[in-house]
Amino acid sequence: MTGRFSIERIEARILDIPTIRPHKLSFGTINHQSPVIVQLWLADGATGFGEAATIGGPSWNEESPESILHAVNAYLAPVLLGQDGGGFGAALARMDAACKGNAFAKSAVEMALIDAVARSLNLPAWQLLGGKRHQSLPLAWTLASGDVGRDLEEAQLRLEQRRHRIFKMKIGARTPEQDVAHVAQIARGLAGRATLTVDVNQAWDGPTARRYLPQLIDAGVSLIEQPVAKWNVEALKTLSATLGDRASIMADETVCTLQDAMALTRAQASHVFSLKVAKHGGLLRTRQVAAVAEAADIGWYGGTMLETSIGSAASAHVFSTLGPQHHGCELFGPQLLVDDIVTERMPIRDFELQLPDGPGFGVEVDRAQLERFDRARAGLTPVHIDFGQRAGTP
Ligand code: MUC
Ligand code: MG
Repeated sequence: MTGRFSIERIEARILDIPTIRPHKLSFGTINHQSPVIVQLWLADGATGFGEAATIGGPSWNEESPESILHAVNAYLAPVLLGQDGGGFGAALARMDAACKGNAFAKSAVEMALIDAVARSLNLPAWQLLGGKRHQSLPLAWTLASGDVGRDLEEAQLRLEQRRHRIFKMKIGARTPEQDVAHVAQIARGLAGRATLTVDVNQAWDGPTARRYLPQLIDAGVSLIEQPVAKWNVEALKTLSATLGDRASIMADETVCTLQDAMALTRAQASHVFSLKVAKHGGLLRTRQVAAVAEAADIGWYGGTMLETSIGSAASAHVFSTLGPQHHGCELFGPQLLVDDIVTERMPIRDFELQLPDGPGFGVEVDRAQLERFDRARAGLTPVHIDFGQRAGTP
């Protein structure tokens, strides 16, 4: 293939970017993010960037920065070189034929491809993804310092700045009683001024969730994300049926593939899907999962894997094309990092993230920043996560 969109070159690298503070989740604490950045060149000289970020190496799911880098270099790039970059579906099929799973790795490559083709056409990516229906989306912030005082300070500041009024609390690392007390204190401090959600990141079993979720709802929580293990669809179903008139149950780790979306839909096991470009395997597949949700009267939420502004802008572009039944988004990853790799971040105004309308994903990569954080250049040793003392581990 020698056409204008012929794929000429694909390069990937791991960055290590510290976070502004420790970020505590049920499965450990992170102090930096290690996104994989993919750059792709077309024959006409256009270039695009994609990103896949994991949380705590392979702690959130099976993929890690190192596995993503390897999959891109060894299996995905070789089957795309010389192919027509304008055929996004065919490119995905070639990647699937060469490599099972590895959704995060595929998403980073597909993202770079869509950015490159959109830039070559001088169009915003949303125009290649079905057209935008939202110019902005309500933007949540995650309170995960582990300290009530610090969480409340963060929330107050963001309310004053008119940046965020949806706050997600990461729970599940401590005892359920401690978590309920923590959430209740924050809820009292923010009463009437914010929407509160929690993400348990799979930490509870069914009986624990059935016992403690009503207490979180009494405290003021209205959206509950992944309270039980990803396989525990039965518990999700029971929780959705029993708590549905008081709060919404949101699937995150349980809903990755299109088939997961169908299974959850058939089981009537959640009210909302957290959509994430990485876990679905790209922007096009995110739209497919969203279509299943829409058909089943399930809402969507614009999720994050704490990406830099590249992955966050790409996510904003696909989310902008989806329907009206949403709970906002949490594309705050760039703000959690000490610095970014684009020249200008997406603006946040009146509690909403504004969609960047320039060519591609509408953000410009700062090459010096890529060099600055490049793991190979800095010679850094990866230390992904502090597991701390956890129940059930020696
Ligand atoms: C997750 O499971 O949703 C999103 C926000 C955050 O703080 O962690 C992520 C992962
Ligand atoms: Mg989650």
